[in-house]
Amino acid sequence: MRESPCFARCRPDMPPAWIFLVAMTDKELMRRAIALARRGSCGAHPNPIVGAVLAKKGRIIAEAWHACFGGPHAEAAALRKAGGRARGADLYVTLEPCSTHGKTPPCTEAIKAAGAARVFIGASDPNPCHSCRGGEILRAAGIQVKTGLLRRECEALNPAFAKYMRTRLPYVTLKTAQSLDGRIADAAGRSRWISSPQSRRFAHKLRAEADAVIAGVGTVLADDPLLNVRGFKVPRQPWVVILDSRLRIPPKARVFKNDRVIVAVVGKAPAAAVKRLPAHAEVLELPKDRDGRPSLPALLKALGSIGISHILVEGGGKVAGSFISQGLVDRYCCIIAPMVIGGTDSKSSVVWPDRLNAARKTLGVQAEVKDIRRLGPDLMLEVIFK
Ligand code: AOF
Ligand code: ZN
Repeated sequence: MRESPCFARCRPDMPPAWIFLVAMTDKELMRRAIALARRGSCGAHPNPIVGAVLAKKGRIIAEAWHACFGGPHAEAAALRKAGGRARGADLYVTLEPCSTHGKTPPCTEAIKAAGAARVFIGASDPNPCHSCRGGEILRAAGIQVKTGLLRRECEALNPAFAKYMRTRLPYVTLKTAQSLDGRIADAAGRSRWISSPQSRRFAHKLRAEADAVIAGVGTVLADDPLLNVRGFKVPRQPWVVILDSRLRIPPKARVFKNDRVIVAVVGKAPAAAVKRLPAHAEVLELPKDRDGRPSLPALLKALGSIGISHILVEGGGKVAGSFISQGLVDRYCCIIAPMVIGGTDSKSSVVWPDRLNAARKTLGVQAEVKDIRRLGPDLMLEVIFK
């Protein structure tokens, strides 16, 4: 599959004309930087999304965001746009500027060279290479630095980056698209088009924001999905990971049209079965959990070790159930379509063995609602588990 060029924009990047005319407060300028940061959500990961605004007397003179992994950092891009006008300007940046050479030169050096007068920082960098050093370096150069402006909002931009920096484990987003009665298919397996075009677009945005998309082999056998990003420009399609204990995946499955595919199996995979798979498919041999399925903690560790910082779990019900019941979901986006499937043998969006419920003192796993959104006729509930 061909890779799209590195124009990782989800929205057009022309700012409205008024933005350069109105004098804004410090918080308003940081809010603008936060809005800009979000434009990088399809392309920057596994690096953080970051927005930057340069202003003089509260009026914006340049703005930018980190659009693409490996590309220019937000503050460096804003400084470049401003050129000589950056001298004496105020910089508002959602994440502490970096201070070492990575894929790009340190932003602290660019800020010093440009002659910015003041730097307003939102969140400190969870990356231990930079954490808190950026502010100190700038202060030592005589630049006024204010940290923690809209800190919580700025920190909330990068939950996956923060978790990955802390633990080297990927952040887990679970997505289900289900009926009002929590079903994803009827007893005959009919599942297509439960959710609306708007919901499907949302689901592709979630894929675009992840480094890997995960599904069980049951979903592959039932629907033969592609599991790639469509409708959003991404610098690189996410990895596709199929949980397939006994290597049942058909070699002609459409997921193999993706460049980067991992089939996660239990124990040693038979050489003959591996040979039948397309050459680019990677087989990941994992220990088994108590239900004989690939161990999910081991899977997360393996994916983290190859730089995957954010995974999107797309089902089916048993996969969703395993992630939730093992306490491995960081965020659950539940899309609910206004329909009832009913029946007795219809498939539920979340399935786990009844013995797990029997072993619980209280009913169910409690969650807290973080966001509710309309997606055309559907509803999206974003929750985190307590
Ligand atoms: C970004 N974008 O706008 C800022 C970042 O390898 P590099 O040079 O891209 O550096 C990545 C690190 O730089 C990243 O882990 C983070 O700590 C810091 N700041 N990163 O990708 C940005 N400001
Ligand atoms: Zn930087």
